[in-house]
Amino acid sequence: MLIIASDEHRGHRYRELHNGEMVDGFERPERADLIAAALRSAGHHFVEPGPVDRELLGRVHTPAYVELLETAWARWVGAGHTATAAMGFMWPTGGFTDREPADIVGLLGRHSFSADTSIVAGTWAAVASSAAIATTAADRTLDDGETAYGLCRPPGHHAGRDRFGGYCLVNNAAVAAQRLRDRGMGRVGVLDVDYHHGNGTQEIFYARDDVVFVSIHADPVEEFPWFAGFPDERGSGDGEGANLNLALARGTGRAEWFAALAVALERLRGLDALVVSLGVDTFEDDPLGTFHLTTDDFGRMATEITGLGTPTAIVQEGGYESDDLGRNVAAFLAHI
Ligand code: Q9C
Ligand code: ZN
Repeated sequence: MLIIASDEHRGHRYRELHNGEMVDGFERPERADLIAAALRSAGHHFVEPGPVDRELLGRVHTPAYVELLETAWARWVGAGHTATAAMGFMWPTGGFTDREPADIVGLLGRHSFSADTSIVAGTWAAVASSAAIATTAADRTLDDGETAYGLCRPPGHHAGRDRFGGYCLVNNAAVAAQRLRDRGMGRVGVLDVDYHHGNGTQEIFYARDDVVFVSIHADPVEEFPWFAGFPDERGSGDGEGANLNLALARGTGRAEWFAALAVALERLRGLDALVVSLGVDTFEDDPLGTFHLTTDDFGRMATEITGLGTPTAIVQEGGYESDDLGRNVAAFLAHI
């Protein structure tokens, strides 16, 4: 098991508006450091990612969106703002236009969807390295014929084609899947086991049949991201039937979760390559989740996914600071 990781994420730290109150962000640098420490103790081999592939990012997202992420902090400071974090304050919801504002404050609203994600001085370096980690994980999975794990931070699965939110700015899983397609894998699956629906990955591939997206998550009628992730979202046009949402009630336990995994794996059988969006916020003690999976369950999850026999790249999504965060990721990787 090869681990792709970098320290470039450390400069991405901000306070978060959580249910109306400013708190230290749940998605904080300590998360990646805890995971890395656990994987080092388990004896895994670490490598650095290659350089970020801007052209690839500009196809998964829009080139203008990628450029906005890269320049947002300088534009924010240049406009005279003194707050240590840049974010949107108004979003173009129903009835508004999608026009592009000329000012950075308006642009950040146009290109985000939630109040939980900010851009600080170190954000672009972190985001670029996270996407490079996902790309290298896809490359190494093909080159080595062995599963590679990308310790991506920030996570990516909520980031849509031209919008950030849910702690995600560039969609690392989509980048990995597109890389696998570009390298000749005809049909690629993305299995998203994070507690939250991967609305960004769904959006990016929604009208395509070459990337099948399957997500197991808390029912959005009672959980973030609220407005996507329902079972009747099945894809559009060529992508009709290539999107599968398995929504589970808050408080779901092992039996129901693994029954959903069996359905997910049936849909993904026989593809040429797979990306796993590995969120471990399904853990029983996760501060943001309500499911009841245990550390051992992450090992079982990996065993069942491996049973597909499909070349697989893994990218880290959610899973929030707890005494068990590193051990949960290590338990999964021990069974790959
Ligand atoms: N109370 C991932 O797990 N944050 N993102 C809003 C408001 C939503 C989770 C919190 C959680 C996003 C990658
Ligand atoms: Zn999550």
